[in-house]
Amino acid sequence: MDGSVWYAVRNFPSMLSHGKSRMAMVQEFLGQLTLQLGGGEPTYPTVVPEPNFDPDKDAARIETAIKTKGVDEQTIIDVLTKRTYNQRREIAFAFERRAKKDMISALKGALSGSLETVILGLMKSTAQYDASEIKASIKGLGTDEESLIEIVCSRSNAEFMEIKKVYKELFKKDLEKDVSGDTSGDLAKLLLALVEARRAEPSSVVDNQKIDDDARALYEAGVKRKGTDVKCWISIMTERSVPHLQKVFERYKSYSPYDMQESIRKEVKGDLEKSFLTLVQCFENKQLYFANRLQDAMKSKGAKEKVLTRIMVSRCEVDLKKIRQEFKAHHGKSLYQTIAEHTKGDYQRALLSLCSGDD
Ligand SMILES: [Ca+2]
Repeated sequence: MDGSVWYAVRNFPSMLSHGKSRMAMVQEFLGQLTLQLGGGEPTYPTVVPEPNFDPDKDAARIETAIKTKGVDEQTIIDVLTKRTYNQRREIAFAFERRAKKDMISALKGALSGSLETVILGLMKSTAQYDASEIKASIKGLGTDEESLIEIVCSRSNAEFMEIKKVYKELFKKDLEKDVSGDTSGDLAKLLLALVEARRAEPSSVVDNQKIDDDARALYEAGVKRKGTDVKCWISIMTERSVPHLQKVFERYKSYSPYDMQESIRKEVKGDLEKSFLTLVQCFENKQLYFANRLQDAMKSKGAKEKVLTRIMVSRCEVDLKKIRQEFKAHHGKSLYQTIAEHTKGDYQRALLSLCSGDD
């Protein structure tokens, strides 16, 4: 048995003392299990477990903050942006025991606007949040392609496995069907192939022949010929491992006068172009991609709050610390300073707390 699984099993009986329903305990146990098993990639979180964590004390602080006349938003921010998702869930359980009501509903009633969006986002796991954001981007008439592309083209196999499971639980529908049903043509084919999580896992063996074959195939399917064989691009870019593709794009330059990103811009247009570019940028440096998205969201007066909120909430327990480093390295100013200049009020305080430090 894997060490982390053993840890979870060993600690299962300790959950009994929290007085939860059997179902809630089993769900929590399974949640921890997948969390620990799914951790293939290293993480660089800005939100880390509070070492002196006391869920009952936190729940009491939240209850008082909600009851305070005019609502004490600062306390809600201080507590919930400085705890991990697992700790926030513990707080929600403790809150429900003492207040005899659901903490998320109570927060909904007490908060409003952008702060409410951030705090309710934090009450979801990363996979639940991604699933909800995908759902929101495709529901109703029309599609928010920009959001859909950002999420679908940047998540890993392991992340997709979790998102698909959670999507089915939350919405009783298949993510694959919803994503391909709401888009069309080559874009639908590309997004579907990504959601299906067909990508090979990284191998310790470097296959130089295959690197060369793929580089030439990408060139022959695009820049070399009239029109573009999009099917070929989709299969290579959705089925090969990320380290393999990084070498393919290096090799690609020996065939094509344009690098892969320039080739994409020449060959395809619109949402398909955006999707391929997002993919290639994420293969090369995913945290730089998010840093650039954040910079774009805050380049003019005010901020594109939707993008800003989504990246801060969805990456704070994944790789926000590294995104911060890339942001500072490429944009001169720190992410912290940039958020401070482009947002205000409680929303700003919540985001700065998630950012958790200047660079
Ligand atoms: Ca062409």
